[in-house]
Amino acid sequence: MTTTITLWGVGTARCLRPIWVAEELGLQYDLRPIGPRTGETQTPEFKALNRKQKIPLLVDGDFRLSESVAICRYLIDTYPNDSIYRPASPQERAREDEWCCHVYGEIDETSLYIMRRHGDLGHIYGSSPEVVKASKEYAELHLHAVDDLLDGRSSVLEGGFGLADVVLQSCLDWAVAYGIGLAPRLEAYRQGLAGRDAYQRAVKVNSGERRHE
Ligand SMILES: N[C@@H](CCC(=O)N[C@@H](CS)C(=O)NCC(=O)O)C(=O)O
Repeated sequence: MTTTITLWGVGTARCLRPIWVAEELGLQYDLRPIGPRTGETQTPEFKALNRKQKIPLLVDGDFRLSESVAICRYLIDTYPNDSIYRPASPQERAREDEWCCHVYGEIDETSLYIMRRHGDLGHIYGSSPEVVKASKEYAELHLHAVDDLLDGRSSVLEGGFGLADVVLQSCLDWAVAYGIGLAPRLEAYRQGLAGRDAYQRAVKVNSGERRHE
């Protein structure tokens, strides 16, 4: 089947998000499985598509979009189906934004990615065990807040599985991979989402294990 959608990028928590959403929505998409730190984001072809030289990137016809959360929202709004909750009112949309901004801002960008920059990528950004340790503690602080706010629910918002869950789950997996222990209720939430077929397909596509068709 022909598709207008191309997703660029695999191999990271950020790349998993749009792949997972595309799988949930049952979309046909071409995948360009370029990886981080491979030089593939620095080619003239990719730079012409994304001046930021970052993955993930979406191309849909003549529309191009970077930023994992923005790409997910675009897909959910453009190709809606019942498998992903869509906020219906300004308040519901604001609540979803509140969760996405908190998890992305405090846990992804301010904690886990800082751990990556000054840990695994220390040869590029400067190695700092002290910064890694402080960032890990900061991640734990906000994961405790998330656990309290989630209060044992199986989806972030009452309306059901949605964008905020995609952002949160990708960060929980990332946190676990970095040796951060999750509170029992948060781990149960993570395991619940891990049972979704689309999530399992996406994880395999993102890891390069499953050939994307
Ligand atoms: N805020 C961006 C972050 C994107 C980002 O930093 N991507 C990294 C990989 S996770 C990247 O492309 N780095 C450049 C490279 O690895 O060549 C998003 O959420 O999409």
